[in-house]
Amino acid sequence: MPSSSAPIRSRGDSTVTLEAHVEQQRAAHPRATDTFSWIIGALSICAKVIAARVRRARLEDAHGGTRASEAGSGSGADGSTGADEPRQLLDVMANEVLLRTIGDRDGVALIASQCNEEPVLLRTRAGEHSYCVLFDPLDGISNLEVCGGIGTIFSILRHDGLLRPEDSLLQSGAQQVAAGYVLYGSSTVFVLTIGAGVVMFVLDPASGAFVRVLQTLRIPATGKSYSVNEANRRGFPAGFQRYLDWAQAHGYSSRYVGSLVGDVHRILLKGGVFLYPPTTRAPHGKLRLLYEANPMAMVVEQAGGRAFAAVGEPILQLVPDSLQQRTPAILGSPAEVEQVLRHLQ
Ligand code: P6P
Repeated sequence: MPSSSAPIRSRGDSTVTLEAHVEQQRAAHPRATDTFSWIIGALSICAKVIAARVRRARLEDAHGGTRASEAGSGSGADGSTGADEPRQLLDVMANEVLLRTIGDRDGVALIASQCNEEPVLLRTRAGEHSYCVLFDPLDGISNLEVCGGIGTIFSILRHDGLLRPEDSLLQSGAQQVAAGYVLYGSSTVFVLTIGAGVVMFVLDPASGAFVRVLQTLRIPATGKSYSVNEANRRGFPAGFQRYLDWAQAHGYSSRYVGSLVGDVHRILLKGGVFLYPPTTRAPHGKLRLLYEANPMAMVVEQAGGRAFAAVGEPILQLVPDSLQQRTPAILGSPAEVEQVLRHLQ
């Protein structure tokens, strides 16, 4: 029996698919144009293709790819401990699937992937409804070998044909018309916001459709749990250390899977706060503003949460000055974010 304090969430309808949901929204949201609906449909197709390959990765590895234990090591672009061949192949596969599938539509002017230094400029004509689609193809891929949650994160901006292509991408997160993520976990979850709340879908293997399970996902106002890589603690600014001392003195638990999609999804459903402070190795934070922080901040805020880079600096108000810009992140339940900011003052 759910506790009386459990947040009230409107249940989904097990017959409403992602595509049907977007069509339903079109009547209420004039900006949900044909092309916009098509982009969401394309993301849905990509999610299914990537999910199928992620689930088979270890089998394909066992049937002939490089065994993870023999794989070379090095340092991945994001400072991870080195990608073995199955991970690299999956990264490339996911990136290619997204670039090809999404780029196939007239109204998509620009595509930018965290994996590519430069954006892919597809069409420069400033169609009335043209868009920029940004994504992190497989975030948290180091979790693959241990069957941890990994995800695809996406962000959709209007393409302003009057701007240079890269300037069209360098809009603040508040300008996103949609954002969301796919979590390849114990089930494949598609979480989407088009600026009118957050909706959650789960892939039904029987039908191959993403089915709506939560029509209005609201983050719990509180949650006595924080999510941070405490190994970096000694490099955190003093305010974060004060917060961690306070939280531990007040019975908070710590949950951290090292995959932004996995950690934020848990916080959206159970409450709590995710932190990626500035560290010695990442003095400006580690998360990419355009590909990770902005889309996650839009989802969290649309669910009733808060998302800050620092005191007085909401993530969605940051104006990017480069595609690969990084930012610190404090995001989650409103009361928990406030607790962190209080200690940073
Ligand atoms: P660390 C994955 O590499 C990622 O970008 C996010 O998914 C995740 O939240 C973060 O880095 C983890 O970083 O330094 O704790 O391993």
